[in-house]
Amino acid sequence: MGRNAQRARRLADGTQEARVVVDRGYTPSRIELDAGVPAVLRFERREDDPCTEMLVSELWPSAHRLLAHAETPVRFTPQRPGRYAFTCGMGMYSGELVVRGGKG
Ligand SMILES: [Cu+2]
Repeated sequence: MGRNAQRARRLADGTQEARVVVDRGYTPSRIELDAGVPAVLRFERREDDPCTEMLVSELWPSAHRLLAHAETPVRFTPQRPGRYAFTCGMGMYSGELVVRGGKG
């Protein structure tokens, strides 16, 4: 993992969770998740630039709207190992979800 990568932590209920700061980009920009485990990514958007209002990824069925100066949880269960990009609505900023196999 690079400096700007983070492995999701496991909560007591088994959910895997990571926080991502949204401020002219995503920090961390790479998050490691385990396949088959419910996940919540908490996007803390510290700006109101329209660029980062929408969040898209092939891992979830529709775009998410991130509230300005607030935290928006994105819940999903990654099913298949692989690398999946997430981006702002226009694709200017991006990050990567790395889904690993096994039960973690
Ligand atoms: Cu954008």
